[in-house]
Parts: sequence; structure tokens; C-alpha cells
Amino acid sequence: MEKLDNILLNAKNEIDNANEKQSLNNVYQKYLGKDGIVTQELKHMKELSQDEKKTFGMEINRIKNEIFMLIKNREKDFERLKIEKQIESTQFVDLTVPSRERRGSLHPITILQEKLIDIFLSMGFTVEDGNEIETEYNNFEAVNIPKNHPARDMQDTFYLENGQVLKTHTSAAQNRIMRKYGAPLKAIFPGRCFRNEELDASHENTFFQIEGMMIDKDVSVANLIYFMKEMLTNVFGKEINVRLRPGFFPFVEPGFELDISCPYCDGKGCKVCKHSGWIELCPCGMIHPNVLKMGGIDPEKYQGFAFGLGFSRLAMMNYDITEIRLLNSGNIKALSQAKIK
Ligand code: FA5
Repeated sequence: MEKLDNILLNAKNEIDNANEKQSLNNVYQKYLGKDGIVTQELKHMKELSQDEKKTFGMEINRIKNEIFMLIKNREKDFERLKIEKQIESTQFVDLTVPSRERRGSLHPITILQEKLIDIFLSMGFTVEDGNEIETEYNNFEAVNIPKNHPARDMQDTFYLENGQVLKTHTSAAQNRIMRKYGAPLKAIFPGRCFRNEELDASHENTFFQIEGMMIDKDVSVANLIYFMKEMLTNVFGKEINVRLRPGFFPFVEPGFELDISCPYCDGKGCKVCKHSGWIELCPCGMIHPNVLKMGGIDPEKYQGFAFGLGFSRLAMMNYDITEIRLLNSGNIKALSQAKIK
């Protein structure tokens, strides 16, 4: 037994002193190899009595396992030391240093939305949120488009299995906002809209609108024209003329299509305005008395205007983007060519 203890002690020393793989391998062969010291001792077992065999067997197995484990642990030490050395010799990398590549920027839609919000905030409007998933009631009935009304066909709608819809226009939030604040009221609510459209360069299935509503005593078309001119002059950075043509939307009466004098040729005629000097921009009108009533506002006391500006198309115009689908594409290369002013 004493001999076995000494074998273990010597093996331990030699393992500790081994400082590379080859010398450790030599220690392994010396003790646990085919002709190794421990293996030789095991061979002597057959010369022992039954009782001695039992105690000696247990002890030699313990020593054999311990030497094996010590060698394995020392091997792991070598791996760890190797990695530590590599780390020490590698140059320090500071992951917080900004890349020399092009930095990210806000999306053209976000930039324009923030600009529009700033303009309306400065004119005393509040900014509200709309839901992307809406009830059929808010999207249609509450804006005077009853079930089976032909005006529903104007907006090819995505219906969900639970009967709700992906909002087809920002007007879907009108009722909720009227009920929340009552009159007087001045609010804008930008948001994403969805329609099952045939896609082309100016039609997307997912696009952005910004809705505006002003409700007060004695609000008229003059107020509508004033705020639209102010907003457009700020967006384009120059005086913009507007004109109204009749337009039908069940939630306004009278309803209009608002055109702007072409900001690119100042109304002289160019490719963008198809040589007419005018660009169709934004449907609007005086809020229909039924819509006010459904919003809990007395149309005998209050009037209001509303507009629904499609600002995906305004962004295209403003940033010289000729294909609407680029806006939702995530194509950074193409988007980075947008001429952000
Ligand atoms: C409406 O959505 C009305 N809710 C707007 C309104 C609000 C009128 C308040 C009166 C009072 P319209 O369907 O025309 O109207 O859409 C308004 C704008 O959204 C369009 O002028 C256009 O700029 C944009 N738009 C509509 N469909 C698409 C589309 N598929 N892709 C990109 N832009 C679109």
C-alpha cells in the first residue's frame, strides 16, 4: 500500500512539472501505458490472496483513476493557457468605436412624418395615434359608410377572421378621437394604412396617411385652405398655391380634392405635373353632420374640416423617389439615394 501511495505521489509531481503536451503524454505512458508502473502493479494481483486482492484492487483502481483525472485536468490547463496567450497577443478591439462605413439614418417616411408633426404642433394641433387593426364600425360605419354602401368598394379591404379590418384610411380614428376629446378639437393622426391594391409605381398595399381634423364653432372651408397652405408652404419651403375641386367621400360634405401648384416648375408645366401646372395631393372637406353626430358632437353647434394626406406619395415627391415600393423595401442602397432636403 505504501508503494502505491509513493507511485501516486511521484505521478502527481511529474504531472505538475509537465509543461507541454508531449511530456504529459510521456507521464501517461510511464504510469498508465501498456507497460506502465500502474499496469505492472495490476499484473501482480494474481499473486495475492483473495482478501489482499480485494483491498489492493480497490486501492490500485483509485490510484489509476486519480492519475488519469490529474492528467486530464492538466491537459485542460494547457488549453486555457493557450487561449490566454492568444488573447494577450491579439490587439485590443474596441467594439464601441463607430464604423467608418455609412452611418444609419431615419427612413424618408419618418423624416417627413416628423416634419409634418412639427408643423401641425406649431399650429396648435395635438398628435393622436390610430390602431392598425380596427373595427369595421370605426373604419366604415362611423365615417358614414354603412354596410353594403357602394363607397366600400373604393377601398379594397383586408378583412381579418375575427371580422375586424386592417385600417384602410386614417379616417378610421376620427370617431374614437371625437369621443375622447369632444369639441372644440384640433388633432392630426398619422398612421399606416392597408389596401388590397394592384401594385404599381404609385400604389402600395401598405402606405402612410396623415389625417387632420379641426372642429369648432364657425369653422369653414377658409380655415381648411389656410391650414393646408401653411402646411404645404412649410413642407416645400416656398409659397404653394392650392385649388379645390369637388370630390366625393361619404364622410365630408362638401368634399374636395385639393391640388397644389407644382412646386417643381412653379405652375409652368413639367414632367412631374404632367404639364398641367397642378398636382392632385389631398382629399378633404367639411365633416359630414352624421359623422359629427356619431362622434357625440352636435352638428348644430359645431362644424369642422378634415383631410387625409397620403404622405407616402408626398415623400416620393419631396425626395425624388419614383417608385413607391422602394419605401417599404428595406433596400438601404436605394433609400439612401433619396434626396433628403
Ligand atoms: C381617403 O383615404 C380618405 N379617408 C381621405 C379623406 C380624409 C377625405 C378626410 C376627406 C376627409 P383616398 O382613398 O383618396 O382617401 O386616400 C387618400 C390618399 O392616400 C390618396 O390621395 C393617396 O395619396 C393615398 N393613397 C391611397 N391609396 C394608396 C395606395 N394604394 N398607395 C399609396 N398611397 C395611397
